[in-house]
Amino acid sequence: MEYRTPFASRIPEMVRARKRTVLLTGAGVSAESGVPTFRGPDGLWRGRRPEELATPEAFARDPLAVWAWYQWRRERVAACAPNPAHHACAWLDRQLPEFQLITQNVDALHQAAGSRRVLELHGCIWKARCTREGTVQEDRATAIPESVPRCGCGAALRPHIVWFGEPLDGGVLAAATAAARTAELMLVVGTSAVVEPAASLPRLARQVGAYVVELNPEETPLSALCHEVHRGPAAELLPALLGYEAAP
Ligand code: BV8
Repeated sequence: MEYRTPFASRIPEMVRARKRTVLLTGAGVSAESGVPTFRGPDGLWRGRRPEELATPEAFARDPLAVWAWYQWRRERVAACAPNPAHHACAWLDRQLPEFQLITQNVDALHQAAGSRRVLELHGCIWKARCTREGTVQEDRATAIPESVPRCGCGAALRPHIVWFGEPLDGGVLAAATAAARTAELMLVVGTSAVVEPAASLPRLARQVGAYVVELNPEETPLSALCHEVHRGPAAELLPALLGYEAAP
């Protein structure tokens, strides 16, 4: 029996039963915080699509333009606060002994809401990495740089972000895959499910028998494999489905 209704959800009973739960989130979970989604109408920057800028080729060609784009995004993210969907994820993290949040987002709003068990598949906008040593450092600068930021060793720094055509961090991907393989409940929140390998995680969970639920205002390539599909904004749906109410 496949549910497709927000009313007969099995989520509350499965959370009460403390089922092994995995959440996969995408840009839609941060939409109500004011962070532009990747492929939405506001996803453009100076008329250029993210896919053109979030690549090693773009950085090699014009590192300063890529840094300017990230600083512009950092400035926007810095003005955003976690929304009820982020807080509901953090609440779930506190409720369940076996829980894993896997996010495609780089805005660190899940951590800002208090989530502790977070796997950042695509890196973090608040970190920079040395292009020579590979060392990663916190980097909260938002001013558009005059020149390419440099590491102490003199080499260029790059955003600690996984760009298109780059492999994900092996350890992070292994942990995310292991979580999907052992999931009993998987919630897929606010992702267009087009980017791999993230989009394959819910398929993997479904293959091993997990109960898969999608929360998204729009249909996605994953919708057909979900047991439940809830059409609406995550900031409204997720707290309601989890029975989570923010403290006044
Ligand atoms: C890899 C960091 C292999 C950047 C991102 C050719 C060559 C190489 C690889 C490929 C190739 N062709 C295809 C690939 C694979 C490629 C890929 O998947 N491409 C896609 C576009 C087809 N993947 C890769 O390149 C990955 N690496 O494959 O490496 C490899 C192996 C070994 C050696 C070498 C190579 C790397 C992918 C990572 C790319 N980086 N981000 C940055 O942020 O600056 S991905 C980017 O897309 C973001 O991270 C974003 O999170 C992610 C997914 O997008 P979504 O989060 O889903 O956001 P989107 O805007 O699309 O959708 C928002 C959704 O929210 C919508 O559904 C909307 O309806 C919904 N929504 C809106 N409002 C709300 C809401 N939902 C709920 N509530 C709301 N209020």
